[in-house]
Amino acid sequence: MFCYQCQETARNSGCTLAGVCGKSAEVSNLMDMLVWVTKGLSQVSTRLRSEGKDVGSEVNHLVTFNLFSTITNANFDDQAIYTRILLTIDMKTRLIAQLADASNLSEAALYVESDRRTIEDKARSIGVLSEKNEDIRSLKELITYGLKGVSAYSKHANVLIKDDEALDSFIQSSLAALLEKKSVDELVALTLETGKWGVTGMALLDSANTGAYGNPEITEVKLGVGKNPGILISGHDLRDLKMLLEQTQGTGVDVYTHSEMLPAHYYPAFKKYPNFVGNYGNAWWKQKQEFASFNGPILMTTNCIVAPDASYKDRIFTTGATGFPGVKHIGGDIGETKDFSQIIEMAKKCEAPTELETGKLVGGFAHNQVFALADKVVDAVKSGAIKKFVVMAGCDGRSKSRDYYTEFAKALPKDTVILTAGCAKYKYIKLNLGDIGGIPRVLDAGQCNDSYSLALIALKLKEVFALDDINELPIAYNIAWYEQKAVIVLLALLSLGVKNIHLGPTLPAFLSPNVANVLVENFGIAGISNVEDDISLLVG
Ligand code: SF4
Ligand code: SF3
Repeated sequence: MFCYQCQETARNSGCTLAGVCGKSAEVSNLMDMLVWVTKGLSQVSTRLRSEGKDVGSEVNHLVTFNLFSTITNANFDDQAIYTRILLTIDMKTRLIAQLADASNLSEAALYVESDRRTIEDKARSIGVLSEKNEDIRSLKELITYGLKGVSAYSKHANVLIKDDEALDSFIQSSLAALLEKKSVDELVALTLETGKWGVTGMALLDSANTGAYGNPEITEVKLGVGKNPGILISGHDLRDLKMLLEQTQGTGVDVYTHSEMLPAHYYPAFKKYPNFVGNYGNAWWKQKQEFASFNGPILMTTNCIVAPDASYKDRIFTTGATGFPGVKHIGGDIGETKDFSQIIEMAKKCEAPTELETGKLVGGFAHNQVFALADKVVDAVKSGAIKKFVVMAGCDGRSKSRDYYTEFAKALPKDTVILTAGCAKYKYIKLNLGDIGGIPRVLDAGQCNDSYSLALIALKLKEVFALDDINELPIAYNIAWYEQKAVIVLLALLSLGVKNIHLGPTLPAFLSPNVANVLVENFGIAGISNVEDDISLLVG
């Protein structure tokens, strides 16, 4: 195996024996294979489109679901990945039969083996390192990870019956392009285009979420626990949450959010459920202790899953693109209602959660809410009460070096406001950093995909202040990354023209020195150093 797609990759170089995340070599190789046959399928679907034929949403959903399954900490289940490889090969075969011109298809498009051992053998020759030129490899992987990120967002929109054929068509034509010989310049151009479609994907999900559940609004979220047994729901899938809330009404079971599900509390549609109690715990990487002390069942709707301890393995459930061997999986396709009754029945027999903390946090500052406060915000900037905004969106992770973000938030001058989204927020959202004339100093827009809101807010401020360039705004960017959704968020910001983004705690291992240089020279991308120097650099 060789995998270097996330920030925690071994020695910041690559996982080769097993993943730091817990992914086995076997699963890693099968995932390489799944990505490869998905590229093959995409070559066929792209050619079908060029022949003027309809590809259909089944293909689109298969592609995005496949890529989503290979995101860090989403699916550790070898059998589930193998099954998806077979499904993809089957779909490819059906589509090839519809082609008028099936000549010159790639090996990935024509591959039809179904024997698992044969597939595993083949996987060893088509992985990341099969591309020998390190710059081409770097760019192709950067694009692949961006496509994984936007596929995850697209899939969440799809379950809310929102599709964008143009986005799916781009995802597939790009995957197909990655099978071809390309120059560095061509791949740099495709990287930027991927970012542009990243904005489209995040906008699609934003309209799907707000269309279904209303616009997020300022909300106090409870951090303590009640006396009823509870179900803890994690991940990004709001439709799963909606179904769970519906099915738990009148059962005496409360529902709590974990990690990336916290922002669900900000949506008006979920406030009407009396058993939607609050948020329990912190970011994904603390789940071992927090799931143990929660005492009740846990539903993982997306990444990030950590290998469960025996103490709670029998009460954790996966759904959607997630999976873990030996962990129960709840099925249900787009348009179907999932049956969570076994989770609810289990919860009834469990003790109430053990309290971790008390109090509350405040969030809900997505674009609509911030626009409603625009006058107040603009006045505060004009009067000098707010000197600078610092975007600190992204991910949290295990590494001790991420304490930097807590210290950075604490050390920021009192006339600065943090704009955040994603699970990076757990490093500082509970610090009580105060407010500026009633505007909290930490404004949480929501999940990582709600970084889209942060971009809209920046564009709105640019308009209000009549600036020509988004980079003239008093906004600095200090982003923490972990997995591939952060990659698409980064590419999306670059495509919007944002410069001088600081990325940490380390720069991605998949950026070769030359590719990193392209990003430094054209976009001013930089790493982080220490709190004191970075404060003076970013807000000094
Ligand atoms: Fe390693 Fe990250 Fe890949 Fe897991 S996802 S195998 S930790 S690089
Ligand atoms: Fe990612 Fe696990 Fe935090 Fe959506 S999902 S942000 S790391």
